[in-house]
Amino acid sequence: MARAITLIESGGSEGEALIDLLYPHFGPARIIGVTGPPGAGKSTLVDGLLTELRRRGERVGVLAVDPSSPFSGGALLGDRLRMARHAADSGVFIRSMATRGHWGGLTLVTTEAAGVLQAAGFTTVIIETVGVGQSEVEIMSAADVVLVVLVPGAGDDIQALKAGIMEIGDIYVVNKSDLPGAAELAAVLRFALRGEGNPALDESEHPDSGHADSGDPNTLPGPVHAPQIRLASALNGSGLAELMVTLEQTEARLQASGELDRRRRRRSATELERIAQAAVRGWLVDRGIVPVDPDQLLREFERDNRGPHRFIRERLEEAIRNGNRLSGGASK
Ligand SMILES: Nc1nc2c(ncn2[C@@H]2O[C@H](COP(=O)(O)OP(=O)(O)OP(=O)(O)O)[C@@H](O)[C@H]2O)c(=O)[nH]1
Ligand SMILES: [Mg+2]
Repeated sequence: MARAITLIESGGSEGEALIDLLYPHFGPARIIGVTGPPGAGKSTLVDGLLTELRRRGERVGVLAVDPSSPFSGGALLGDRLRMARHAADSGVFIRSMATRGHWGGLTLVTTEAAGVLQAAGFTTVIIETVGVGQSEVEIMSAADVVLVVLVPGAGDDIQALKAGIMEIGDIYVVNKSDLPGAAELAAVLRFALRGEGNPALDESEHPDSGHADSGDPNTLPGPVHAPQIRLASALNGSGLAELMVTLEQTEARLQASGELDRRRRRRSATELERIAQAAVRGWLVDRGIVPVDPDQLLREFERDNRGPHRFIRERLEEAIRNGNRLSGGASK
């Protein structure tokens, strides 16, 4: 499996052939996205969720995605350490992912790696990534349901708003709730995300803050897709069982409303778009029309000093004119 994912990561024709071969076996695993600021406790939380999911008999694949690093490993070593107690479990597969040279981008690679895990019989795939920028947030479009992990103090609520992760969460986890300020952050989130209460009030005004709603998902308060807010302490495991219940209720709701289906179809459409773009670019690179290094393309564009559309269109026309002469003559 690790070798299959490496093939897909490196973006060559072997990886593509593998995807096509496995495609009929993709799905129907659930894909859970976990994002949040650096050090919020995402990996520790995933480790705790692994325990809950294994208890339910799920086979779980974890993809720890680092958009900032061109190579996997290194900084992501910490992820494996945090989940070390599951390392010997054959029902758990943990893998770090990075951009490498794939033109389709990390979101496509992540989606395809999740597909490989599904084809291998994993029933749940967890994607962990640091939510600090647009590309990181975008990776969450590979997930069915998104958990945003925040921590009290240090103005994390403001950071999250800036990074755009306030729009993508289905469930907001206030982690490290063993530290001061957790109830306050939960109140701010309830106000910002659900329009409930006033964060300026004392936390005692919100006696239910952070506790899982119980019972039928259809009787939960708030609009259908109002994000849920839960307190947890991944380090000591408190709140994780309740979080698991919230997760299952949220998934059931997304499914019942048709939103899950919409998300998956949107993901497929984006995937096709990316494959088309990557295929055209690969075709141009193979023919020496476009350099493999995007910076080199930029330098040539700057020398050209005309409009970008014209710059690219002329190259395409050149490629089509010379199509026969250049075909097969890869000149990277
Ligand atoms: N006090 C407290 N510390 C926690 C909790 N959860 C995680 N930590 C600690 O926070 C630190 C970061 O935890 P990680 O799980 O690596 O956080 P992360 O979000 O995966 O970090 P990156 O992947 O590097 O962004 C570690 O030292 C954890 O032990 C918690 O609930 N309470
Ligand atoms: Mg981590």
